[in-house]
This record gives sequence, C-alpha cells and structure tokens, in this order.
Amino acid sequence: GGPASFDPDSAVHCGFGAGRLALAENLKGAEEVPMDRVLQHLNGLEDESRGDGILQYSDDTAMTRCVVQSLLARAGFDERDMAGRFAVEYSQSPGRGYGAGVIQVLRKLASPNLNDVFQPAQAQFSGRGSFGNGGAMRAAPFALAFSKIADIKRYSRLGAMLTHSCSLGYNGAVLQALAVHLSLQGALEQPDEFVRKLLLEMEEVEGEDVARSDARVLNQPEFPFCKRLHKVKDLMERNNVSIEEVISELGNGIAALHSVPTAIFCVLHCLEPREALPEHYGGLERTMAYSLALGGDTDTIACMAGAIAGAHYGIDAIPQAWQRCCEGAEVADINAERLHTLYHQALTEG
Ligand code: F2R
Repeated sequence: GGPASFDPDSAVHCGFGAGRLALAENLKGAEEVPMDRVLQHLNGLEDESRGDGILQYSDDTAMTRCVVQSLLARAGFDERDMAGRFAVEYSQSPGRGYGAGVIQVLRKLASPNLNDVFQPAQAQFSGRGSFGNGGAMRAAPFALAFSKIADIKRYSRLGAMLTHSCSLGYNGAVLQALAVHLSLQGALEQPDEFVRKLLLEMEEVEGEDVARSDARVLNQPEFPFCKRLHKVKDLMERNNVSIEEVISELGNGIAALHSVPTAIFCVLHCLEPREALPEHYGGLERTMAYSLALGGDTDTIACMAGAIAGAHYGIDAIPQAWQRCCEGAEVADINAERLHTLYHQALTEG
C-alpha cells in the first residue's frame, strides 16, 4: 500500500476500457445480463482471430480524457479550461452516448459569451441540476492528480459541477474519487476499513446544508450516499447474495446514487473468488465480469468499478487482449505517466 504502489496506468486503463467491454455486446440497458453471456463475450476478446476489432469508447471515456488533459495542461484544476474541453469534445464527437440532459449543458458551454461556466449546469431540470452519474463516471483522474483528500474532494466536486449541480450528482463524483484514492493507498487490503474510511469522509460531505436540503426535496433519506454505503456493508457480510438482490438494494441505474455505491460493491465483492466466475480469473477480471452482469447502466458501473479495481490490482492484472482492443489505449498510457509525475510533484511540494 501507500503512494509507493501508485499505479495510475491501471486505474486509467480500467476506467477507460471497462465501458467498452460492455458496449461492444450491447449489454447496456438490459435489466440483468446472464453471466454466461458476459463470459462468452470476454473470452472472445482473448481470441484475436475472432477479430472484434477496436472497441469504441463512450461518453464516460471521452469526458475522462478531457478531465485528464485539462489537469495536465493547467497543472491543476481550471474550470474554464475543463469546460471548454468538454464542449469541444462533444461538438467533434456527439455520438458517444451522452445522457439526454447533459447535451444541453455541453452545447451552452461552447458559447464564447459564457461568463460563468457553472451556470448551464445550474439551469438543468428547472434549476434542480442533474443527479445523473455523469460527474462520477469521469472522477477518477482527480484521485490520480491530487494526493491530499481535501483537494480530491474539492476538485472532484467542482469538476462534476460543470455539468451536475445537484448534490446527489456531484457527491457521487466525490465518493468515486475518494474510492479510487483509498484504493491507490492500498486500503482495499482491509475491506471493512475501506468502507469505514469512505463513510467517515462522506458523513462530512453529506452533512452540508445543501446536501441535506437536496435529499429532502428529492424524497431521499438524510445522508443518502452514507445510507447506501451501509447497505454495501450489509451485503458484504452476507455469504450468499444474488445479483437481483444487489440490483434491488443498490440499483444499476443512471443516477449517481444508484450506481456509484453499486460499483464500490462490485469491487469489494470480487476481492474473493466467486462461484459463478471462472477460477482462473484474477480479482480485476472478476470485478469487470460481475459489473457487466448487473446490466442497467452497465458501461458506467463497469467504468467506475474498473477505475477503483485498477488502482488496487495494477496494470499487469488487465489481460493484454482487453488492453489491445480499447480505442485510445496508447493515449491512456502516456497520460497515466504524466499524471503520475503531476501527483508526485504535488506530493513533494506538500
Ligand atoms: N444514458 C446514456 N446513454 C443513453 C444514450 C442516450 C443518447 N441521447 C442516445 O440516444 O444516443 N448514457 C449516459 O447517461 C448516464 C448519465 O449521464 P449524465 O451525464 O449524468 O446525463 P444527464 O443527462 O445529466 O442525466 C441522465 C438522466 O437522468 C435523469 N435526471 C438527472 N437529473 C435529474 C433531475 N434532477 N430530475 C429528473 N431527472 C433527472 C434524466 O432522465 C437525464 O436525462 C451515463 O451512463 C452516461 O453514459
């Protein structure tokens, strides 16, 4: 554990790659995907002669790349730069499967007359803001660029608020970034401690007035992400838990609340070998297969679980065939190295 084991490559690659593993087989949207079908698809990727070709990335990766490029270009967080990159990326490649609401924000962000880059997100859903998981799906790089928890919380929140101004959206991004950070620190060696640390941080995050008020207005219990993390703990303690129960307790939808805790559960559940999964699979492969079998917003859940698991297992745990079939894998490699340098600069500058 500790920063010495920092392996940005795997976190970047897994987050970038996982979504495509789902999309390639149209697993997204299905309520639950039979594990046989998931395994058949993943096995097919090992067989180069089958020639699946390059799997195109979706909005998850497109926006994560923008976050990475902005953090690197500005050597830190710069909201105007990041917002501009989101807008350019969308205008150049609008068909990556963006959410129906967020595309309005991305169009407004392209306007040269825009003074406040947070304003378009604030106007969404009659001023309530989006609670979708679009901020969380691109949050991993904040944990790869910043070493201090306070910075990770602050910038993952601001980065998400460029498109998601509802606390049930941006707090999902904070939770995802914290999970990647703790995973990089080796915290998954002690799963109970990992959840305890997440709860400690999220109790502070969700104790803010705005989070309490959003939860009330949206008919959610107080501390909604903490409540879900407690459910994650309960499910972890059970010997047998079916995929149906995971979906019913944690969700598999496009809301951050119904997908970020689910992704965290996937990682924790797959730390151990599981009966339904091949014995020869390592933890990272188990996490990917399990996330894909959940169906629903499977590419985004797999993307988030992949980033957390990748930070724990390291780049060598990702099968070569999976890496080879991902569009943009080489760029991910280069950017991961550069993020590593930025992270260490921040560490030495204190
Ligand atoms: N949904 C997709 N892909 C489907 C492709 C649709 C595309 N237009 C096409 O047909 O090609 N993927 C993406 O959606 C998930 C969430 O993304 P994001 O960025 O959070 O999107 P958005 O639009 O902000 O929110 C998604 C939907 O959630 C509902 N919603 C959010 N906040 C709401 C609120 N305050 N009140 C009511 N509803 C709210 C809306 O239905 C939004 O459209 C990711 O998987 C991403 O990959």
